[in-house]
Amino acid sequence: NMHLKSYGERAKQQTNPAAIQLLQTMERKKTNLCVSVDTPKSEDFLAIIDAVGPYSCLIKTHVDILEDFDYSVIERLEELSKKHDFLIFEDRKFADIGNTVTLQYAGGVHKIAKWSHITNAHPVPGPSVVQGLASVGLPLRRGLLLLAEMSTKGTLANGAYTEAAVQMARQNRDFVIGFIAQRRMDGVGAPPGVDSDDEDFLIITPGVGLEQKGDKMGQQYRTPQQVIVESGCDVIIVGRGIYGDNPKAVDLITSRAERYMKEGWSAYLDRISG
Ligand code: 5BU
Repeated sequence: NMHLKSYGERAKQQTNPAAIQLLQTMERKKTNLCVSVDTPKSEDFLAIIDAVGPYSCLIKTHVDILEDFDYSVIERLEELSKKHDFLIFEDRKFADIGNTVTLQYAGGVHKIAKWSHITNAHPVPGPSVVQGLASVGLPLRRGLLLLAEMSTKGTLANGAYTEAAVQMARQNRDFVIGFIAQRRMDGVGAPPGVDSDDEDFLIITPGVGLEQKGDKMGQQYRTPQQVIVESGCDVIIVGRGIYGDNPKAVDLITSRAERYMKEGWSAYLDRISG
């Protein structure tokens, strides 16, 4: 069972360069924490990333939130990624026809494919969304996560939809490295002949918080223990649980990141020890 193996062992079985790099980074830094940095000012955005970078394997962005965006923010972000040894995940949630997502991924103001090791897509358009993104991302050694489930109350991404998302990933294993989901997906909706022990999808999981159960807009939180041990997910995504409501409180943000890193890693050690 893949979820009982170490991140380092799993890195050896992956083929996609972004998946390998992420798993190796997790093993090397001993962290499965991804910090989600959703603040409108690029100065705060970069200061938070500089503070949490040492504790993170991955930094998740929504660059379209930045009200003062210009491309120099990306150059600074890339410097921080090298300084602190983390990967970048732009949570873009592509969801259009192949031709359109190709243009959105490669170009526009943000040029996501140039700098984001990992991005994600809704499976709702069908396999063409993956084909379009792969045509841009594969030559750049990028990886894609499909949204198989969401953390929100009332999500429509469940049942047959989730199974179809996993099937879509199976058919594009060179580029699709795993899922945004709330549980392990190895073997989900698998046709006969697929050995779920051979599948090793990375599960990156939002909706993680230690203090709150949710927010006022349908977000639902679980603890690192529930996510990593009980549900077999690989990476915890934490946003407001770390930067709270004050993006300037850098010392507090640093200590919270350290706390989530420790909680996530000890949950992982519990899991792989069976
Ligand atoms: P929070 O502050 O920890 O609630 O932020 C969660 C982040 O993860 C935020 O950027 C969301 O856009 C993102 N997210 C999510 O919360 N739930 C989902 O199912 C997906 C993404 Br997909």
